[in-house]
Amino acid sequence: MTNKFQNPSSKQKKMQELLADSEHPRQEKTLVLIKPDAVKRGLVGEILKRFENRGLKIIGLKLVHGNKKDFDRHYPRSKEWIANLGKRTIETYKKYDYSLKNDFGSENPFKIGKIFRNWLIDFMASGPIAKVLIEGVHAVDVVRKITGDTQPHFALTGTIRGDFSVDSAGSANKDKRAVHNLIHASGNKEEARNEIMLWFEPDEVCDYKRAEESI
Ligand code: IDP
Ligand code: MG
Repeated sequence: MTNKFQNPSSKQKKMQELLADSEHPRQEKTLVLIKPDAVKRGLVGEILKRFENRGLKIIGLKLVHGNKKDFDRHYPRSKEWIANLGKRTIETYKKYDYSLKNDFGSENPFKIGKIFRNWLIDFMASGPIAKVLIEGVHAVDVVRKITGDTQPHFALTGTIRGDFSVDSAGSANKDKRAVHNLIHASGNKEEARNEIMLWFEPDEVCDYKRAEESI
C-alpha cells in the first residue's frame, strides 16, 4: 500500500472526498474491525446487530485475512501512541500490584507498549477479521460506547466487550499475547479517517438511506 495522504491516486481522492462530508454529525464515519477471536466464536452477526439496532448505518462490510504489514500500518508507530499503550497497562499493574519487571523486564512505558504492539499485530493477522464502515450521529463516540472498555473485565455489562469477553491485561500479559477483546473501534475522528483510508476503497462504500431517514 502506498502512502494514501501524500500521493493520492484518483480512487484515493474519491475516498478523501467521501470522508470530507463528515461535517454533519449524522455523516460521521468510523471503522470497526471485528477481531479474529470474535470471528472464530461466530459473533460477527451479534456484533453487527448491536450497531444496527442503535440506528447506525453499515456502509461498508467485508471479511478479510490481513497480514502483519496491514496491521503494522493500522496501529500507529508514533512514540506517543506506543508509550500511551504501555502507560495504561502500567496503571492496571499498580492497581493489582503485579510486577512489570517480571512480565516485561522493564517499567518503561514505551518499551512495554512496543512489546504489546507486536503481540497485537500477530493476533490481528492470526485469522480473518471483518472490516466494517459505520456511519451515523457521532458514530465515533457511539461506537466506542457500544464497544466498552479496552479490558473486557472492566467493560460494563451491555457493551460488546462486557457481554462476550472476560479477558484482562494481566491475564494476556502473563500469556504473552494481546488482550482478546473482540473488536477494534477507532478512538477519535482523526484515527477514524486514517483507518478508513487504509482499509476501504471507494467502490466498497455504499451510499443509501436507512428507512427511518426517509420518514
Ligand atoms: P482500544 O482497542 O480500546 O482502542 P488501545 O489502547 O488502542 O485499546 O489498544 C489497542 C489494543 O491493544 C487493544 O484493543 C488490546 O487488544 C491490546 N492491548 C491493550 N492493552 C494491552 C495489554 O496490556 N496487554 C496486551 N494487549 C493489550
Ligand atoms: Mg485504540
